[in-house]
Amino acid sequence: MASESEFVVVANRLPVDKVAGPNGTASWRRSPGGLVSAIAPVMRNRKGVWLGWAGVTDQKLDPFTEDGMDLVPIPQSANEVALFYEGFSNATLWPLYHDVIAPPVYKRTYWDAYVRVNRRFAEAAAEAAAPGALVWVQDYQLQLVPAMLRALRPDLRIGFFLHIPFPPLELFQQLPWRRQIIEGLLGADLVGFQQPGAAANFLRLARRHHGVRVQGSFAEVAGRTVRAHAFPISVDVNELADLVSRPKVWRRAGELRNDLGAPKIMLGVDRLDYTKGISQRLQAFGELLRDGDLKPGEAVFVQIATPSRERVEQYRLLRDEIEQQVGRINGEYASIGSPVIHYMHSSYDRDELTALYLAADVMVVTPLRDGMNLVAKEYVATRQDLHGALVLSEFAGAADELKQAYLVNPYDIDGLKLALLAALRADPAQQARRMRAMRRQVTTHDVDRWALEFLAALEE
Ligand code: ADQ
Repeated sequence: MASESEFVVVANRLPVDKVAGPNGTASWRRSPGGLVSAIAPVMRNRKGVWLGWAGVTDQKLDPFTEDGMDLVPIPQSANEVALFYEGFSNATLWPLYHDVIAPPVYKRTYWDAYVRVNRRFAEAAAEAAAPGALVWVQDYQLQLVPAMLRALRPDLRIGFFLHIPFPPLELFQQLPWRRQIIEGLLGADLVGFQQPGAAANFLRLARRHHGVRVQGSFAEVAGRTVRAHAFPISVDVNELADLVSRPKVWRRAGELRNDLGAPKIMLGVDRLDYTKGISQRLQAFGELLRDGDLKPGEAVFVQIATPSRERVEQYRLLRDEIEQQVGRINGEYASIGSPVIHYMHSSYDRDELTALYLAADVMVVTPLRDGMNLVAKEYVATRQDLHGALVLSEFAGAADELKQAYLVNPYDIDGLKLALLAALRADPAQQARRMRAMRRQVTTHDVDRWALEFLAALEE
């Protein structure tokens, strides 16, 4: 399998997780998260190979095929996971790239591990790719791979896509290793971002710190041309349409409505992350109850928050904070058997998630900063019935496209309260008008189109 692939995806994680079964057996399950939902369909169509970490430390695993995809596990030690993944990726880059909502941690040991692991990925990609192959590197954990790979294999077409925001120069300059990161990215032929502003930030930095000549969306680097451009990611509209066509999913949505027992259901679905604005939306909901604008029993809030990155300090603090907040609001306004907030940690399968979307009257997506936010687009894609309203943060990339959502600044709690009420009280005709316009956008710009446009630009 290795060394002859015309199409190679390089991502920090493989698209599957190892799950332990009874009697010590192990199997693989598709892992949750935006990246996998987006790229799995493209991988299958192109018969590519996917390089990534399998989620188990200190084990060298052989390449294998799962779910129709050829997968090559890249090993990581427990120490590397702590320094490269939890450290540089998620305690340094993630907060720096998300408006420093949490303070980034700058540690040289984190950086050293980042370089080491990026090099391992680059070497594995160099080995897996056929002559002249297309290599598509994913996301902030692997920003050094394009230049490292180019040095090893100048024959390849190398694309890079950043799933998270790219910060303005004023913030990026904090990074002690800013020069190396920009040089790493400039190793690609095409650098893709979620929003045009991010591509502009990158080009501005390349010009300022690297003396690179920039014309429009092109940078000239050592006789090569690097293009930086926005390719807003989207969802698998066909998969979601298929889920919505299943009577079982509608039955489940009916059961959920029944069990929740309130006339109106508000829904939040997020990884438990400080960028997602979960606390802000719960505060707004709590204040609506406090002010009497909402009566307990009139609406319930269902918040699904899948724990993530639990060994990073900020995430532990956040979890405590949200749990206290839920407890406080329920303590104040719930009655026996009728909480006002239903707070769940589990990861749900696609059927159950779709049933939740179909049960929800108002989908609440309020990140303080988000590259795109697929949940907002998934909600729109499932509402073929044109019911339901989307409250969406201006600071999610998705707001560029979903202009008919109830757009909010999540830092403005009063504004958020007004938007929640407006969405709850909108008449069906108005809801349908907004939903129809948003659906037109999402159904004509699905994840296939995203991938095809990126790959066509890379092949140009
Ligand atoms: P994420 O930060 O993970 O993605 P998002 O875009 O919302 O955020 O994607 C989350 C995905 O996970 C969605 O497909 C959602 O359905 C799924 N999911 C969330 N909670 C779940 C649960 N409890 N059970 C099952 N599935 C769940 C990053 C960037 C985003 C960008 C994506 C893709 O931060 O800005 O949109 O990558 O580029």
